[in-house]
Amino acid sequence: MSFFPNVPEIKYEGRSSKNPFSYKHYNPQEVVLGKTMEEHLRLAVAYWHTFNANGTDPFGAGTAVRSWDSLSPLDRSKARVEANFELLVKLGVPFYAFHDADVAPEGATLAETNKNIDVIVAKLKEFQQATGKKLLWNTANLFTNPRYVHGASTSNNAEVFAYSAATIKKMLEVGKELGAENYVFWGGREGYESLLNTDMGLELDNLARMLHMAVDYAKEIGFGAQFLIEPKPKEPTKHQYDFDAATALQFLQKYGLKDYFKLNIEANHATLAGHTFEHELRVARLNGALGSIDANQGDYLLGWDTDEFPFDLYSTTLAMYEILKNDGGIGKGGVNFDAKVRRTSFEDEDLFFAHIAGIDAYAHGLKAAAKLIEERVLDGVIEERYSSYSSGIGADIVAGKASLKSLEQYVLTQQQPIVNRSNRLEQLRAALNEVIFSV
Ligand code: XLS
Ligand code: CA
Ligand code: CA
Repeated sequence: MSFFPNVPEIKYEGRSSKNPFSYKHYNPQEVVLGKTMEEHLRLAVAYWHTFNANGTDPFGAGTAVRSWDSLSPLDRSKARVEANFELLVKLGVPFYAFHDADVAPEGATLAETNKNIDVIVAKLKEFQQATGKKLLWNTANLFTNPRYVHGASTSNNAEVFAYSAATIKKMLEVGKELGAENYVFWGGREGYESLLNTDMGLELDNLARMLHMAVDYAKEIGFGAQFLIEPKPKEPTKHQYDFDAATALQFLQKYGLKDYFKLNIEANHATLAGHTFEHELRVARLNGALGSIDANQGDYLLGWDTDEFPFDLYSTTLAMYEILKNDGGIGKGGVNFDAKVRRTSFEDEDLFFAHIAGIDAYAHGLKAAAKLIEERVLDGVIEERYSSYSSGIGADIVAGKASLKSLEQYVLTQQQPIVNRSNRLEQLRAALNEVIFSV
């Protein structure tokens, strides 16, 4: 049976195609800078937005009606598995990602929940084998259930810490069973509402304790996935501990976790933190911690996590630029569309149009970023801009041969006043436009 009978397999047809069910830029086998687009992007569908979200917002009920809605909880979960693989196959997307709560109904007890998970995991495995699709990452939802009202690993209630640990344990086992390439830790409720009643030191120590337990257990069971921390500054919690890439890296460093984790950088979380997406990717990359990305886009006029499908070519170009510059590219990670259709786009076909738009925006960004690199559009400017460090006093500074005394001496012997040169930023922005429009 088909869940999307009106949708054909989506193929690359190029820019001139008028077929809305086609890729204009994503040509999986096209080689860009020595790798195929498929290898560069490692695209993934996010289960929660695509199969669970129905358009509910704080002021209104869901608008999307899916064919599985009327089924009983476990049958609904089974139907979603089938729909997931049909969508992956039709889109030609190799990976998917999920939380425990997305794929199986929660039971009255942990044992009951785990039993439901086992039923669905067996079905996911069967479909993975039949289709060749893979799990980019899985994770535990430690934020929806009311037990997490005060946090999970950072709850003031040790019973909740224990429950979270048991849930993570199960999801590590699931990750192993399904061959997940990564495992994500996102702490939506790991933070505080007010410092007045918060023992921040204990909460952070406990968060680190939990992550160390997870590292140890993964080793114990031989689960070799790459571990990822996903920074976000706020929402749902007012202040989240993994605020941004720099904060998360400082935490990992302090608690001796740096060698075991990389970062999953999400575009909308970057903008919520007051950064650009490329800033967060750059910080991660420079620290050897760029692990994976959650591809979406926020709305600069709205101060919350709108998780829109990405269409801003400037952002996808600069994001792909950071990924191409990263040692090993996206590595074991991927481009996961942690994005949902708008409440007004409630028909089943919209799930496909949304992914096509996002995938083409990333494919276009990849081509533009490759051209920026090949033509040294930015590298050339940067090299020239910092050229004062390749000879003379600049070379001494970089080589560690200078001191405050030697530099004072240098300045005192200079006859000419300091001359600075223009940045020519507007010229560079025009050059960027030309590259984006030309590919
Ligand atoms: C929410 C987060 C979440 C993580 C996985 O804002 O993006 O979906 O990616 O728990
Ligand atoms: Ca995310
Ligand atoms: Ca988000």
